[in-house]
Amino acid sequence: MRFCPFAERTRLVLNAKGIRHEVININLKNKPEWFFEKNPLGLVPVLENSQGQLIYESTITCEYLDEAYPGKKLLPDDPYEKARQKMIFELSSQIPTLLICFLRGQNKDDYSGQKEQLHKEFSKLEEVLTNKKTTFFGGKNISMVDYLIWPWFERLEAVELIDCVDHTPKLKLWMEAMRKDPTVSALITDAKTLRGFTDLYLQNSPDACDYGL
Ligand SMILES: N[C@@H](CCC(=O)N[C@@H](CS)C(=O)NCC(=O)O)C(=O)O
Repeated sequence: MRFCPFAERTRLVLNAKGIRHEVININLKNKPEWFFEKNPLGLVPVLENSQGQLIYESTITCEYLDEAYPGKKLLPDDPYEKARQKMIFELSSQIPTLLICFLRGQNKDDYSGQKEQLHKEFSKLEEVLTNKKTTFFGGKNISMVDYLIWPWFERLEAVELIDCVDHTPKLKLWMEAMRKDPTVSALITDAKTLRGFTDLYLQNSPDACDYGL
């Protein structure tokens, strides 16, 4: 689905590694029956390789691609460094739920409380960048953890929460550096389009996934 942040992770890794692929988008508000044979959970993304093997869950698809295909390695070989990347990723794990709550307008009466929670989550990532003294979460070059986290930050402007990085300057610089990465910039969707899609999606419109086509 063109606007799915989880599917975007997989597309980022496919592109960063230069893996030839075809993207098949489905309408999540009207899923085709065949899709459940690919993933019983009915969630995108799903990968199907040339042998017909199926892989789902975005983080699993990304790690699979990194291991199964040649090209630039996005996860470190060193087991400890790999574990560190995964621990940093875990530090970001509350962000999707918080953003989805904002989108759905849940707890509207506690808007500032929710923003406060998001600040707290961002501060954890700020601390990582401060301690590491590098632009990216894995080091001086972009790597897997950056691609996994990015889609949520790309959506901050669309959900009018971009000011939440004002108090985390290193995270803000990371966002700027991410936008300059050729893989990231090739897949960026502008905030207006994301908002247009989101409005329709939240209304359960069958046209949401085709927004802008
Ligand atoms: N944990 C899954 C989450 C994927 C997910 O939630 N995808 C959404 C689209 S953004 C989806 O397929 N939703 C369909 C549905 O909820 O029926 C992953 O990381 O791949």
